[in-house]
Amino acid sequence: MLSLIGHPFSSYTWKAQIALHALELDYELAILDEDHPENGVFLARHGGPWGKFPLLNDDGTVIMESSSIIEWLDLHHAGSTRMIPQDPDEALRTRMFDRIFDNYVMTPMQAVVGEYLRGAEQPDAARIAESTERLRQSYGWLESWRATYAPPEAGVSLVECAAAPSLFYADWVDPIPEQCPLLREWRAHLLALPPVARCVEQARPYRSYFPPGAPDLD
Ligand SMILES: N[C@@H](CCC(=O)N[C@@H](CS)C(=O)NCC(=O)O)C(=O)O
Repeated sequence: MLSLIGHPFSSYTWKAQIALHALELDYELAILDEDHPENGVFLARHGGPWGKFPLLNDDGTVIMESSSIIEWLDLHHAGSTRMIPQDPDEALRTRMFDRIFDNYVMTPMQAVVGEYLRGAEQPDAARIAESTERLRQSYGWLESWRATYAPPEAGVSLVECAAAPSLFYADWVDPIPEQCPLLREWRAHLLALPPVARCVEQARPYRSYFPPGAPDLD
């Protein structure tokens, strides 16, 4: 039995869930909340000292880090659909874009959210401006990249797993500007893909928890 320890509103949990959905795997989402303290105990015991989620528990084998979880699923549970291409050069490029979305979209997006978590009344405006500037640099770069990117035939690869949640929440903290029409269009396309749409719907009841306040979008 596959069990994913995480939360339906968490961007990195989505990243792993999108792969689980795209690979059509049965799994249980072990939600981290006060109603399920055993899941927090599991995270504390198996997730290292960082307290980061998701974790995958595959019949007793625990995998940390969303990208590694997806690699594990691809190695041990993939059918005809693959999250990482088998050609080594293609695989390297797929992993490279996974890193780009995590490091240059997810990280500044989380930094903005983190400022609101740290000081809901008075978030640090300078730090927020620094992170939103990083996001804008990424948006500009990704707009040019998108013109050259050929999405996988199956619709979802590791790239889409990383891109969908990072662009979903990044647009909430700093809207993708009209000067990036390809990126805006791609974000909408990603959210409509069935493996992603399932995450969007499962997360909907939790929107009031979004620290900066969830916009009336999506
Ligand atoms: N590099 C990790 C990042 C995971 C991560 O930042 N998860 C967030 C939830 S989306 C988290 O654990 N937040 C809780 C915390 O930082 O204490 C991965 O890819 O799994």
